[in-house]
Amino acid sequence: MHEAAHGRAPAVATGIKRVLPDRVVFTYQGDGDLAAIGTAEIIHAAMRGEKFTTIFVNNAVYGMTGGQMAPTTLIGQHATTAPFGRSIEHYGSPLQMSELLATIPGAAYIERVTVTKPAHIAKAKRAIKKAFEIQIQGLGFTMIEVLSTCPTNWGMTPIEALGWLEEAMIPVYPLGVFRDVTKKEA
Ligand SMILES: Cc1ncc(C[n+]2csc(CCOP(=O)(O)OP(=O)(O)O)c2C)c(N)n1
Ligand SMILES: [Mg+2]
Repeated sequence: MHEAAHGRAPAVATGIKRVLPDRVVFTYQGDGDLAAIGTAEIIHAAMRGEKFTTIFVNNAVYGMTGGQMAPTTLIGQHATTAPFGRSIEHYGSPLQMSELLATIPGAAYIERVTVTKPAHIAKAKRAIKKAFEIQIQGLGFTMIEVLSTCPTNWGMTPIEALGWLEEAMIPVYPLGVFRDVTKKEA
């Protein structure tokens, strides 16, 4: 296990996978990490077709640092740095990283899942397994985006947060497979 500077996990994973190509390598990145400070890193790792897997945990906020707005924050969602709610006029629209990365030829598998109920958790498990299998086949970059709650910074109970994720987040971040080169080749 290696720790990387915020946003730089793709660069560290690139080095590890290139030096140790027989290892299954994965990164774990939040949305502030992957969709803000590390946006260039992840786009170029996908473009290079780096053969590691990214687990992208999207909770629509900078959680660890206390709830600042992230590029993934929803329109109208309140954050410490968007106290009146995110507006398109001031902050732009939520950044859909799975859709974006799915346009890149070096990306082999991109799927968005969530973990709000057992059926979703089982699906998330299958998605991560599939990404690892595609990594082992050496087909390119793989990423599983996991929509996650952040009750503390959303100002909700854990149960309320599960409901908000399903009602507000999934319409903006639909679940599903956005790129699968194994299907295209078939
Ligand atoms: C280079 C660098 N810049 C800023 C920080 C401060 N920092 C730590 S965690 C974090 C944001 C985390 O947000 P996210 O990636 O969405 O993860 P979450 O906590 O929501 O899971 C920031 C800005 C840092 N640790 N290193
Ligand atoms: Mg986050």
